[in-house]
Amino acid sequence: MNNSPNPRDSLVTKEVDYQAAVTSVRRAIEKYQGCTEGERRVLASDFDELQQMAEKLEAGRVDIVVFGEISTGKSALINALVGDTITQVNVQGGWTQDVWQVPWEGIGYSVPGLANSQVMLVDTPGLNEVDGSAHSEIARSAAARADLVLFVTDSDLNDTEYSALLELAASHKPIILVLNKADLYSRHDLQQLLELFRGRRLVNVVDPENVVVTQADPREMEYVIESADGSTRTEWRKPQPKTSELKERILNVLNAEGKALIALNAAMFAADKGDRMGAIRIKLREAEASKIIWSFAVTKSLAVALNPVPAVDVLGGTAIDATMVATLGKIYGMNITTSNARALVTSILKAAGWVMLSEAVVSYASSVFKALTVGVGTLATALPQGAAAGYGSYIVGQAARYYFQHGASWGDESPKQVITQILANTDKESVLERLKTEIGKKISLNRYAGEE
Ligand SMILES: Nc1nc2c(ncn2[C@@H]2O[C@H](COP(=O)(O)OP(=O)(O)OP(=O)(O)O)[C@@H](O)[C@H]2O)c(=O)[nH]1
Ligand SMILES: [Mg+2]
Repeated sequence: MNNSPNPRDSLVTKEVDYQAAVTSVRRAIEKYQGCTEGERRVLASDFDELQQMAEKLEAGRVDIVVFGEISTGKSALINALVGDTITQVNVQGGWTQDVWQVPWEGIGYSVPGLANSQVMLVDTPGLNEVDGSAHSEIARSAAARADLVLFVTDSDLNDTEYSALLELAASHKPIILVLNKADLYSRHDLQQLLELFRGRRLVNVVDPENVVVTQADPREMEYVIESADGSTRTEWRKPQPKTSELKERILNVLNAEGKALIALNAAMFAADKGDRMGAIRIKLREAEASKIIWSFAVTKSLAVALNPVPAVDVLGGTAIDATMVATLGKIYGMNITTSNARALVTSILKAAGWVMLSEAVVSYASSVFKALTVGVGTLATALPQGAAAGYGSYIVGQAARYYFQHGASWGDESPKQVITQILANTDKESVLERLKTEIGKKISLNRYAGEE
């Protein structure tokens, strides 16, 4: 019986992975489209990146990002791989300032099933520029989007390089470690460096097979040229670049894993963006919900403080609370009807029996008082009474927020437990003080208006 893996199986698996990646990117895009306008504004650049990832997947583009310390020969390596002087190389460190890319026509790889797919070589700024943390950052974010990273070094790894490698490995980036400028080393030194890179220090970080040597832009050498007549002369010439070991390694990795690499990368990217969108959305929603709760609490305070009719105090108050609850529902993506909003308010108020009781009793008593003593009693009673009503709305709002946060449910808690928790976590005095300040401002404004 033949137990060796059937290559068709792995092709099928890759196809499944690929489709799964397409789906997860599409889902992340849908998640974005389901956001409110305000959320979409904050998430615009994430969305752009997601769309670029979707396009990249569709085209089957493979991004090979060349990454490493300044002046290790990253740009020179791209020139050598492409076989042309595409980009400037310079002895001066920090030469490449931005991320840019070039199609690698000559590689001879295309993603199975996508004949027009393209391999891109992406150049990045060097890592440890003196004042270049912003440049390092764009390099890191390009590497984070790579399907395959060529990590270029020209010596033993320093701390910056080592930690950058660990970071990439931790995010499961496939890495080829390129020891460039081989022409500057003796055979013995080169061997020593290779043993180091393939040794214990980089176990589980770089596969020993993925450590290769190159010379992208070797220094000029003095050649001795012998003529036919036996005379010799010397000439300074640049040796040919040597990148064939690297090219072969890249092709091996791509042929074995290409499609799966793109799929894995896209799926992880989408998951990451999805998490980020989720987190930002929660933050924005929380801020929006707090604003809404507060503004309704103030409205309720004012309505109660300024309205001398007790029935309207209570009924009007419930209407305000119901509108607040419906508005909160919308923030959490739930459209609830007015009658459902009312029902929710009632159940919250019931659970917090004292809120309703104190509000109704205080409201009734002082509304009568207000009606009897218009002008004299207004400010004295309006302040505490309005603030108490506003405080009630504030608590209702917090409870409703909890309910929506938990997908329109009380989760494992009873409404009573939730409200008890909310009450314990609320600084009642400071809420009342803030509300009284708001009422005070409004009432004094009205009073001046009346005097004119
Ligand atoms: N001797 C030798 N020098 C090289 C080799 N590859 C690149 N260099 C030199 O190293 C210097 C830096 O090369 P670049 O390609 O600009 O390096 P880089 O990593 O792109 O540098 P930044 O963009 O500044 O981060 C240049 O002077 C190159 O000529 C090599 O294989 N051997
Ligand atoms: Mg460069």
